[in-house]
Amino acid sequence: MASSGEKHTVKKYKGFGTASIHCGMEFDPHTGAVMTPISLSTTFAQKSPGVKYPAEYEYSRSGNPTRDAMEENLAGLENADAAISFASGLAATAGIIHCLEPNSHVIVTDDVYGGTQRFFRRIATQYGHTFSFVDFTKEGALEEAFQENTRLVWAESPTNPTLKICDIAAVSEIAHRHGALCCVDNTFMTPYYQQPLVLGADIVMHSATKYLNGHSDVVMGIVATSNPDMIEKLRFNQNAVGAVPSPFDCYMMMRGLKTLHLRMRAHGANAGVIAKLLESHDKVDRVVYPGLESHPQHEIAKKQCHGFGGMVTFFIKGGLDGAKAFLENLKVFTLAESLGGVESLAEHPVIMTHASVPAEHRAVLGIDDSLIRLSVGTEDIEDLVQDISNALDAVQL
Ligand code: P1T
Repeated sequence: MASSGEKHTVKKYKGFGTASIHCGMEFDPHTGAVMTPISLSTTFAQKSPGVKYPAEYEYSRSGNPTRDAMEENLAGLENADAAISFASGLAATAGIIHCLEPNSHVIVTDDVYGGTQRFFRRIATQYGHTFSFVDFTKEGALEEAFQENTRLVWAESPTNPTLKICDIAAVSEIAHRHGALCCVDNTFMTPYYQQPLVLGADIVMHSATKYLNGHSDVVMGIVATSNPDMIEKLRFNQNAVGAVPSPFDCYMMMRGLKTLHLRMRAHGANAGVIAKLLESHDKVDRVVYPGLESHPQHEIAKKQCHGFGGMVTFFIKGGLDGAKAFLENLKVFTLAESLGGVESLAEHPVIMTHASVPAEHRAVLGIDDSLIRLSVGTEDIEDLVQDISNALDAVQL
């Protein structure tokens, strides 16, 4: 696993950590302030109608200095020419779908986040788009799903919550061969562990609410791309629809990003220990973690990622009763939705994050009552191990 970013390629800087701290960050020329200020003004003075001051700002929905600095930082981290921010991950997803021509067909990883599925199935279809949900890990399945009007392949890797991994280079190549773009939801790995644009994808999308911010106090979405047509359309959409993040949230995001490399290393190290502990425990049926040799796509993960991330999924013995007993007895892990913060969280996808996915579809994906998802935080590993062990002890079989 890379510790100093030597395996990472980041525009402008050799090391990922240097990029997370410095990309887009310039001290304020007026005051010398080292940290980018929070620019709260909604409007900007003009010299004469239509003649702006050199910074070119006019209205904060259309452009904001704090947001610009944050977007430049994120573009650098994802090796993109531009990053365009939105008020949430789902707003970012909507922004990408808005760029498609009417009645487009999209091929989607079958196990995407429940809210993404809900948006595709219940909102985007109202505008004439159609979606095929496909298991990208199944040989030939993606190739077979293309239609004449397929314009986009939407991959989430690892998926939420079953942590399936697709070969991003191969998926991108297939998409391009069929004249479609490839978008990867990189929320779980972050650019620290996985850089989809370097692997061949055209667009990267993030729920920045998660690891990018890292402190569970901002809701935001990011799209990063070097495709000029997409940059133009996304920028237009950002202003025309107006689902923009606030300057305060952009400031918080930048603050979080400065420690992304440090946090991700700690998440990855802790998750690896927890995954092994669970795998050897007699109250656990099965563990899914990309870093375990037992993970079906472990070799792909080793090839395309710089590490294995902080998310661990496992199937507990005792069904729903077992899952409830475990979750009710955690003391350091908090039972809550979301993920990617420094604090450890545990959740039950069937009842919580994936309740909006139709039950028949959940059954096909293997999301059942015994599935528990852990977002392993950056606390001291001894405390996390103790907490998981105690909670497993409370499960009666
Ligand atoms: O919550 P929001 O910022 O709108 O992002 C949506 C989203 C998109 N993609 C992935 C992979 C996600 O995990 C999410 C949000 N997920 C949760 C809230 C969750 O607990 O899984």
